[in-house]
Amino acid sequence: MMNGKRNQEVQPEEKPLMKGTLIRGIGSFYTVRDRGRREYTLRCKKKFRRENLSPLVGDEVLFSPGQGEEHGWLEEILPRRTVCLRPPVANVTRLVIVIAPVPEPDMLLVDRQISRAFSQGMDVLMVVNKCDLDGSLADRMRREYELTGIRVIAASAKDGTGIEEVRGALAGDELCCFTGQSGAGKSTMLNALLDLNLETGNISEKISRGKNTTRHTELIEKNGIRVMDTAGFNLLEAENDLEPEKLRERYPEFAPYEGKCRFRECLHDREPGCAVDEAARKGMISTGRLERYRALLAETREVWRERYD
Ligand SMILES: Nc1nc2c(ncn2[C@@H]2O[C@H](COP(=O)(O)OP(=O)(O)OP(=O)(O)O)[C@@H](O)[C@H]2O)c(=O)[nH]1
Ligand SMILES: [Mg+2]
Ligand SMILES: [Zn+2]
Repeated sequence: MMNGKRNQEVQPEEKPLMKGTLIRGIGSFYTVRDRGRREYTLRCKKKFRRENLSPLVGDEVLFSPGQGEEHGWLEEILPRRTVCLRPPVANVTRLVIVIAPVPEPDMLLVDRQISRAFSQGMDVLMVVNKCDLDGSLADRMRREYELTGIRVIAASAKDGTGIEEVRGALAGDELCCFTGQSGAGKSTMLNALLDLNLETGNISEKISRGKNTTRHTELIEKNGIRVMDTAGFNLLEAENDLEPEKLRERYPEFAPYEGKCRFRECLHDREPGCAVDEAARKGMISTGRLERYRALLAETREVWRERYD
């Protein structure tokens, strides 16, 4: 042990940095939690702006804590396992897509999120909430996503259906992230799952849409579960660095047919002799998924063309 006098001579910047997880960011203030569950308020060092680096909820960071009431400094972001821009989160390993009969789900938006999650090796879970209103949506989703490896859980935050099952699916060594349209019931579901008090909002009667109640991402750690509540959104921009030929690789249900189309470079976009198209016509794979794949493919090609023309 060093003696007390020697310790006092150590300058703050020479102190070893602490390590923690970013659990919230509001304005230019970030909250980081260390392994002992202590929370620290931090601001970014100037180099973050210079290097165009934005800390994200879920980031593992190095920081120097502030003294007393003073905020500390976020010094470094450790390498990320995964990164999403919408919702803006890092290191998520299991994306939990929440949909409900109301507001009516936008399945193209859902498939966009799945495509991005799969491209990063994330695991995807679909929770069909509000089963108390209509139980048929979950059955439909099960059929549509059967061959994707995505587990579909029918649930109701209101009457408790499926809550235990969702809880089981979140447990383990995963960093989970709830995402989905505003009003689908993400915060209500998390309240039911983990006995929390997150703010929830009504669905607008007139337009059957959520009211964007959750404004900021929050990483919750409770009962061995690590999960983020995020703000709902209704729009996801096209990816601008995706090669059109790569999109099909994000569809696990196409895999058994790859290489079996008439043309070797077949993109499964109505080319003659397409094995994927035939499988859909025979009811072996979901036509809805294939149609939406084609919509995303058209968009991907458009973006790619604009980029290279
Ligand atoms: N009937 C029914 N209503 C539910 C259920 N779960 C949530 N709701 C209602 O749906 C509305 C929206 O719930 P929120 O939890 O705020 O939705 P959210 O997905 O967090 O929305 P944002 O934070 O805006 O993204 C509220 O009025 C909830 O009471 C459910 O299982 N059944
Ligand atoms: Mg919410
Ligand atoms: Zn094909």
